[in-house]
Amino acid sequence: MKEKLYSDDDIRVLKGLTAVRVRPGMYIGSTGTRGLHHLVWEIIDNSKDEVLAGYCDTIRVTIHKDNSVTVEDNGRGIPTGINRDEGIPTPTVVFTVLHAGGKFGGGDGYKKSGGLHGVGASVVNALSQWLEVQIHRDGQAYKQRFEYIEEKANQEEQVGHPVTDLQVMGKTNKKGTIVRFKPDSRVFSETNFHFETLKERLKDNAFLLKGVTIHLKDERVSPNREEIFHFDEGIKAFVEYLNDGKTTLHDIVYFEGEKEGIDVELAFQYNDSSVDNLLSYVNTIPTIDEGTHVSGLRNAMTKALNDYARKHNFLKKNDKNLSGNDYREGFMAVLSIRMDNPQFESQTKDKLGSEEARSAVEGFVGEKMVFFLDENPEIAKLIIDRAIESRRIKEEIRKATEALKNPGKKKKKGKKSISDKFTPPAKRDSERNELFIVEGDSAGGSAINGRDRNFQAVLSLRGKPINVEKKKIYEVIGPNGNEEINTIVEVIETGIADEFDANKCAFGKIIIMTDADYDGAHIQILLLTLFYRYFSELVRRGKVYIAQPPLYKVYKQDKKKQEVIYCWSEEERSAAMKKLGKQAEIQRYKGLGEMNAEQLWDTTMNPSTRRLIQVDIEDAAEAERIVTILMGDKVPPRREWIEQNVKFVVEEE
Ligand code: 1YM
Repeated sequence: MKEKLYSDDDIRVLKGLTAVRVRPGMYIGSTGTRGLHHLVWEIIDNSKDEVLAGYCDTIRVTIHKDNSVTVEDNGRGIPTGINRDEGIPTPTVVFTVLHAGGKFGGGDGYKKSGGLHGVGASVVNALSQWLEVQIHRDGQAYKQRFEYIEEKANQEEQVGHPVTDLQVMGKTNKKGTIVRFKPDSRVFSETNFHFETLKERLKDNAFLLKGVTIHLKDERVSPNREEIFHFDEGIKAFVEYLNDGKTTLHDIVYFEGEKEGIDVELAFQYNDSSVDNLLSYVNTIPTIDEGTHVSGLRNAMTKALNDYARKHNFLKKNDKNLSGNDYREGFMAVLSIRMDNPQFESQTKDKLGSEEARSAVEGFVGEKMVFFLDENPEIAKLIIDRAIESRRIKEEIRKATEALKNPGKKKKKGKKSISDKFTPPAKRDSERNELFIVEGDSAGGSAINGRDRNFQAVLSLRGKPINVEKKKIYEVIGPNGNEEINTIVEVIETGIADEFDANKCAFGKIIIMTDADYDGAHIQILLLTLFYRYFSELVRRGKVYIAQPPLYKVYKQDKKKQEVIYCWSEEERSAAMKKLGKQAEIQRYKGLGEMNAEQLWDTTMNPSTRRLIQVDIEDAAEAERIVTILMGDKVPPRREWIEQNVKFVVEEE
């Protein structure tokens, strides 16, 4: 799929870079860690486009000692001629003009490209202290450098200013583009790149770009850390990786082909868990909210399986057809399609809206599935039996949740009500209200007394919730389910499984509040697993948080008053000790139970002083793996993860 070479004139000019500097959030989402990494994704997008266009097979990413990053590809190299509109070289336009990019040229060169072709490059430059580009193209090497210049009088010229022309460096036999940039610490609250974050994302990209080699190097550590990703099996290897540690029920099924001008690639493999996990991509962009391609896939699978089930008498004459949902249990799949000009429903590109993707995927998968099922009767039987069982269980759950919906009736029968665990807020306000899920009775007591009763609710857990990862859904909720979890479902009011509706959630924030010790971390993980598995939409909407109680109280008692500073880290502790001087004393909090109601409010519940961690599932594939590692049968990786990722109070001798 070679496309015509893009000309230097096809680029349109829209706006200056200052706007990006003024409102970085609008362009990269945030100025925290996430936004910082976004800069790398923007540059890599250009290399990925070059891969999709068929000109590039290697991408290298290097994190340097000074936390600058280099991205290098072996594509055609950015065109180096003079741009018609601007009268300056194209690379200068690409890095200094906002929205300069092929996409805005309206040419016909846009096939199956991932991003907006070059659009992000100027944003990255705008938010960098400096940026250097090297281009190897048509046997010539070129170079240009840009800087943020403080002392320019004219604001427009401060940002991403070209400090050299596009210089010709001489002959080369290489080809490609090399971009190195240093994010500006005046913009970002955090300028340290995380190796793991880059690694996971690049690995996902390598799965999706079959046969492409992606290198990642970290020069900040000695010896340098290096990873190389290359998957000849593409998304088939992706599914294998996602199912790693799970019990799978059959070999991976893999279809690849083209229909109606759209390239479709699907790999799936059922496992013995009760969850459905489908990752979908369009031109390697993750479509977190799915869209037309996914509904095409589900329609095709359901229809092919139901037809087969009828034909082979798994479904009898009077049986209703199995629904798409019935086929979801244990379904692990990656769907990756490539198409021209995909249309997304939301600004954030999270949901595909293109109708032609539905029909192409539905048609393609439908044909392949019919054939596949006929060829593989054992797998067909296994999937259909599973779906029939899943339907039966869901029917049980429906009856069980019916019963849960009428707690009043239960109370009359003398069953324990939830009210002794749950203390609701004074008013209903599903936006403002907060639910604290608290570990232990004594902490629960402090939380109830310390809270602002107008909008804060407390749910006290007695003992650990069960590990939902290892349970069938009817062991989780309903009459034979887990009491703690039934209570949570009842309190948040969303329903569960097929009945789940995120819009019904009674709270704006759900805050998990546990001790900062191993047990607390374990409870946190059990609850996060529950939310990830059964209420993932709440996580996605950013409603789930982890409370951060302080680790220390540093205080000084005068005759009249006590001066107090709460501390969340060792650094804060030393600073507080310095500030309060010699007489300062330290109390280390081992658990929430040690704080009285007032202290708990001051440190952990009061919205204006507390610190919360918002739980987010940025990378669905990564979340899936973490949950599997943490909750699966293998204990060593779980311990390792907790030790690496959860901060505990350090025991003092
Ligand atoms: C490390 C970052 O930017 N690679 C890259 C960018 C471009 C091209 C090739 C390219 C695109 C086209 C034609 C085309 C870009 N070109 C432009 C623009 N790597 C990196 N590799 N020839 C080369 O789009 O048709 C923007 S990005 F607009 F100048 F064509």
